[in-house]
Amino acid sequence: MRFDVVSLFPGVFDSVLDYGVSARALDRGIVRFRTWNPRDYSTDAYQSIDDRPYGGGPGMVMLAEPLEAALAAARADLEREGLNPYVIYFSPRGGRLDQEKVLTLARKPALTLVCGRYEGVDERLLRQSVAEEISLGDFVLSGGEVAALALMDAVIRQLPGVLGNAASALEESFADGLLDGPCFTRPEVWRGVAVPEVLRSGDHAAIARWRLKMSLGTTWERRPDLLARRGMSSDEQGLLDEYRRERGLGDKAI
Ligand code: 9WO
Repeated sequence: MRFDVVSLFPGVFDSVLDYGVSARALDRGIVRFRTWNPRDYSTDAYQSIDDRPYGGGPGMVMLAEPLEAALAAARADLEREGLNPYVIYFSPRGGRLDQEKVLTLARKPALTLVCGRYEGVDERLLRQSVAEEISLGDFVLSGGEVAALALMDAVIRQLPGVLGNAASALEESFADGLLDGPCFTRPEVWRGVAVPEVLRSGDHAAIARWRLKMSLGTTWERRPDLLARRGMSSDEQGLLDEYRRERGLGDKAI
């Protein structure tokens, strides 16, 4: 899979992609990555990439022209490999990113991520060149770069051959629409709190059931919206009832 990022601050990406799962995916050639700096494609003597907003107001707006030229350069480079990129812009105006969207994007051969700075990007560039606006949530960042990194991390770990079998993406939280329950490591007792007995029992079936029960319970407590969307089998309903009884929360309906 190929990522192209249009950003005024390409250095931001090195720091994160140099580590962990992303670094391994790049090393193995599963992921390829290039940045395109609109500054390198500005056409005036001052290398301008922004200008004052029509209608007045504070701050500056990114010019359409250098962004279009940077996008065209990325497109031309991709064209030579027969790739046609899906172009994304990051903004709180976009549709919320979730795991379903991540899996959809992971099937695309090339993603081009446009990162805004300052007060934003000339709307005409967005309408002309962007296929989709994506939001990470209802908050404001100083630029799209951190959002682009989050999306890349989430997509890369879904690509075949990136995670080992041990850490299969299919086994993770969200793969089955539930949150993860708690996890524990040594020591067996820490600050007077013991690790749940079942996890030290060696009974793998009992451990799997306990983990499912805790996942259901955690999702019910923290994200009832996820549980309502997903639904439960009667077996799972029974496990959740057990969780509620243990917590003294009764049999309140979702
Ligand atoms: C900022 C903004 C704030 C309120 C309503 C709409 C908005 N759009 C933008 C915007 O597009 N900002 C540009 C990108 C330029 C300034 C930095 N940018 C940005 C992206 N800030 N925050 C995001 C972002 C992206 C994804 N998920 C959450 C926030």
